Amino acid sequence: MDSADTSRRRQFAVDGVVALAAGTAAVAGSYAVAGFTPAFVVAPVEGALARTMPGVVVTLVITVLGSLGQQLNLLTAVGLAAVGLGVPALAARRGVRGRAPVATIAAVAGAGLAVGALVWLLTRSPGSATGAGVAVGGVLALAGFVERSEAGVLPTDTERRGILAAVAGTAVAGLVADSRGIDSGSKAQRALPEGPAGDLLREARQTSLDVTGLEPLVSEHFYQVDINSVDPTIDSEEWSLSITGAVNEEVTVDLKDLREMESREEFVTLRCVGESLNGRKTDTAVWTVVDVAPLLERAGAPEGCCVMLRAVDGYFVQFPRTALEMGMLAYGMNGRDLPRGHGAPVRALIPGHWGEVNTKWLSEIEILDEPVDGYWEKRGWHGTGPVETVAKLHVTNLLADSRVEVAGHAYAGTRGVDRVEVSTDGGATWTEAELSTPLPGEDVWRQWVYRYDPPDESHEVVVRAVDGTGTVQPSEESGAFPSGPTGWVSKTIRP
Ligand SMILES: Nc1nc2c(c(=O)[nH]1)N[C@H]1C(S)=C(S)[C@@H](COP(=O)(O)O)O[C@H]1N2
Ligand SMILES: [Mo]
Repeated sequence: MDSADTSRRRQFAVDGVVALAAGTAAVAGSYAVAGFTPAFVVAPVEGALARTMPGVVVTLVITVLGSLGQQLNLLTAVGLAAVGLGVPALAARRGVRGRAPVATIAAVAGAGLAVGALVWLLTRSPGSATGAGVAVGGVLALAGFVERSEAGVLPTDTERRGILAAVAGTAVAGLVADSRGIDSGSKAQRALPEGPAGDLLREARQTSLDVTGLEPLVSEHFYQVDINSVDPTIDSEEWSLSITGAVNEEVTVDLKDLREMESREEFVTLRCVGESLNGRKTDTAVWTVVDVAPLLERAGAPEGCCVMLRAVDGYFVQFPRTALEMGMLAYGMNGRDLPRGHGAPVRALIPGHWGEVNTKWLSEIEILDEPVDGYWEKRGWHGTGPVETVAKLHVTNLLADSRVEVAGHAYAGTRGVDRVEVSTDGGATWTEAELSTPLPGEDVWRQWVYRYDPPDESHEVVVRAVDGTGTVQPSEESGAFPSGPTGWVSKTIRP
């Protein structure tokens, strides 16, 4: 191999590295301006990835990897975006090799503009596009500057000033992003809000069983499940909800209209069909709600078997219309505005049904004459119906008097939890556990606790709930896919 060949290869490698650095900088620049919002260039890439992934893969990712799967998807999207946005930078470097400096400057600017245009096409956010474009230009200029100084060519004053300006600009953008990164958070705040929501939160706090390590009746950290890693940011002033399809008259309401309707505070528990049997994706909050029924009446939908709920993030879910007639629209959570992660400004709450029908960022209710598949049903799930009954075992404490304390939550949707039974001998004999006083509401979980003198040998604790209709939680075991986990939670306790 002659030396010209070697140096050409080396040059190509250097160009590749610089282009990738530029692409990565573009992603960073977009993030610096947009933060973790839909304007971040990775958001649409990740969304497209999630949407095009075959159902089996999605299911595998959910059931095996859990939220790690979503993080991997996000990481892949970051990689794809960095490579994709590096392409114009590569073209710029290859295109002007050996040309006059003015051509180089034009190429740097061109690459920045091209990347900006790409990001704008993906996000429609001028800020995000500018952040990405400037970052690419900055990296290319910096690379050129370093190469020239290595070759002994000193930079002019103009160049030096340009680079300084780019660095300063990026730093400022980074600071802006940082200040935006503070999330609205879904944690029930320590200081209780005033008013009816505060009263209910206080009641939940007082009713919660005093068991070390047991999550209170109103969740401190409410789980979150989304089809995209990046949640939509909706201007609540711009938001509206339309009732369409098989109606006499289309009805559109905005947040102001909803706030003028008769509202109430309501405890509602949500449970994801994709969680494991003893999983952590069941939680409870106090929601500020209005009923859906008056809106449906206004639209007049005499026929229509079913409804399709659609959301701003591209989510859609279909289920029987009778379930929606019992449904609510929530714009508050634990005495505050509904947080972005839980569907701001408005989400649906459908009592007793699996989490997936509780559409966040709700934008449309379409009345259908015939059922069609929703987002998850297209991917093989059957999660639009009522929840399965479950008693979970999350806490095992050894008490000072050497008894064992086991505790958890039980949930049976609108059937309610009548009792929880515990066995300490692998299911041979059963005793009733103590339950928390029921909170007001049609669709709320309860806590249970049971204390006993443990035998000297290792033994199996099994727990099962009995719902309000007297039906015992089914013992047959099944995984989450396709219609939710079933079976009895059990745990081996060693002395
Ligand atoms: N628009 C929209 N609504 C959605 C989802 C979603 O991805 N997008 N996820 C659903 C699923 S699968 C569940 S379990 C619940 C979770 O609600 P949470 O994130 O507030 O806990 O929201 C449902 N509503
Ligand atoms: Mo879910």
